[in-house]
Amino acid sequence: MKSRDEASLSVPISAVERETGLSKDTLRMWERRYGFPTPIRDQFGDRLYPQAQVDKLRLIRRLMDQGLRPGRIIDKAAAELLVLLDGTPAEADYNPDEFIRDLLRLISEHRVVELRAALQTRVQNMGLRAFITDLASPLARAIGEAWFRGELAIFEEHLFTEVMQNLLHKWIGDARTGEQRPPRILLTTFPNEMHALGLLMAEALMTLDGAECISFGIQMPIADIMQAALAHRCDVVALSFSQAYPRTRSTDGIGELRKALPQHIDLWAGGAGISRIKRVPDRVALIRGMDDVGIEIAQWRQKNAHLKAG
Ligand code: B12
Repeated sequence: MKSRDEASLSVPISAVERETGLSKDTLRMWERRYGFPTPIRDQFGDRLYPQAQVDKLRLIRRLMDQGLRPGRIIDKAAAELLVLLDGTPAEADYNPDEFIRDLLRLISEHRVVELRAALQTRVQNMGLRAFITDLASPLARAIGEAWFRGELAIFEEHLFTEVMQNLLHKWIGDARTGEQRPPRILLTTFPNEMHALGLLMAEALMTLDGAECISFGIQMPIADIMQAALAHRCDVVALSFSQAYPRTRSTDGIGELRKALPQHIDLWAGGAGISRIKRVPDRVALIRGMDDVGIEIAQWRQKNAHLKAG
């Protein structure tokens, strides 16, 4: 019998999912497979997770983002997990503005090996998820502004983009656990949208959230998107729009694609370009922030939970 205090300080599974980014299915599967977490039950028999377990789950999640497998760390005490996370003493000195300034210097001094190493180390230290949600976008913006002010030449910006793209491909590969599950998401951009980093960042987060991503890279005509989505039996088509993409073209294209896609395929759009879209057709989700990717995936899974049974 659990004490009233323990129950009142505990949170339901949906709150744990939101706080840790670990899906309900994963939490239940770990409980069966590893014997952790060990939720108590409320009067209706629903799971309630004590705060200490939620804190430990959050640490496990951060370590997974750094590439560790849950089975290897789940038995460790929270204090040991903290030591693993803190195995990066330089972290205390990390300042995002300074880091971005250092990277800009490496780019303008053409020190590409160090540029690559600095980005790699950063992802190791902060984890891929935090790198994407907190750093990658401001970094791309800073590069764009430096280029706009004439402080970076086109070839320097191109090299940065190329290095980032290559690393993102590698990190996405590392993030695939072999246990990817629905939704199956087709990622691409419309023709004339050449900006690829936003798409890769979205793919990285979706992969970390356990989704199955099939990216076709940039510039895919609507008819091809349709054909590919059907051929690959995708659940979702996700598009990326940069600030440079003309508003009327994104609005019209999204409307056209929505009309053409079968009802059961969801349509998501993200990137700085969507803030200017005025008319949003029904059954199109505009994903405004990177933090919302996980929420959108969790909602999709909730909505389609019945499919698992079939
Ligand atoms: C690299 C770059 C290029 C490269 C792209 C190469 C490549 N392989 O990707 C090249 C050289 C091709 C390029 C070309 C151009 N570019 Co450019 N480019 C950039 C730069 C520096 C980074 C772009 C990028 O990838 N951004 C995408 C991501 C990182 O940013 P984001 O859109 O904010 O997306 C975030 C989220 O919304 C989310 N997200 C994005 N997509 C998705 C999708 C989903 C599903 C989800 C859930 C989330 C999500 O992820 C991101 C992280 O939070 C930006 C600077 C900037 N501020 O972004 C300029 C920038 C976007 N470019 C700009 C311009 C003007 C152009 C050109 C028109 C220049 C020209 N005159 O030729 C062309 C247009 C080409 C075209 N037809 O698309 C301007 C746009 C300004 C404007 N308001 O119009 C910018 C802002 C630079 C600037 N400061 O002026 N560019």
